[in-house]
Amino acid sequence: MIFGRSQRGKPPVEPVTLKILVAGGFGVGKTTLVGAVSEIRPLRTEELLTEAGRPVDDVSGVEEKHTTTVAMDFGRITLREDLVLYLFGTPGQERFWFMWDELSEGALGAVVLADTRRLEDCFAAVDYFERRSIPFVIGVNCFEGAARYPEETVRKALDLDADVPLVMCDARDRESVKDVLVGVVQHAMTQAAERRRAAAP
Ligand SMILES: Nc1nc2c(ncn2[C@@H]2O[C@H](COP(=O)(O)OP(=O)(O)O)[C@@H](O)[C@H]2O)c(=O)[nH]1
Ligand SMILES: [Mg+2]
Repeated sequence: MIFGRSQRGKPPVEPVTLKILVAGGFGVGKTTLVGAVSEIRPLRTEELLTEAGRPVDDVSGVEEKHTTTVAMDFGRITLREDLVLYLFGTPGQERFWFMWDELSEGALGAVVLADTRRLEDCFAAVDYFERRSIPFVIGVNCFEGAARYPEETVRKALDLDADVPLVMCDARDRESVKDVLVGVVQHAMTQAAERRRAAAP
């Protein structure tokens, strides 16, 4: 007896796994974001900020911050049964920039977290992804007490291309972070489709 394709039992789903980077300045909420959504205990390499690091690590505005991520944050989230994201938080401080090229290997896209009180802290990350054509989404982490700016103002200040999505978010909130991550996947897929179209004869 021969079964038609439509009658065949559904094969077990083997999820697609995608790698997403989480970047942005020091103290912007990267570790918080990964921790808020990860299904596995996030792997963190937090170190106490040492006195030696103090002149280098600018903690103004985040004075309550006593630890810093020296290597990276790592987490996992299942968006759908067939789609799993692995999150890699990039180290915020410039002296760890050498790790970015390794981390971005094979990444689908990135979230650049921004704090409107220190917007310039994410310029370097925006430059990095633009230069390498890695699709990214800006997540404006809305800290309480920080002034809220219209999206257009933030876009202008960051000199974003019109197609780069910008999402207001709360890095502590699972649903909010999920929206940002879905935004990255969708944006990356749109860009890939456009590139394919452009490359087609
Ligand atoms: N109020 C508020 N605090 C936040 C938010 N996100 C992060 N924080 C706090 O800001 C500090 C820096 O966050 P962290 O995730 O360590 O920043 P990272 O250096 O980018 O990894 C921590 O004390 C967090 O608890 C947020 O959305 N709102
Ligand atoms: Mg961190």
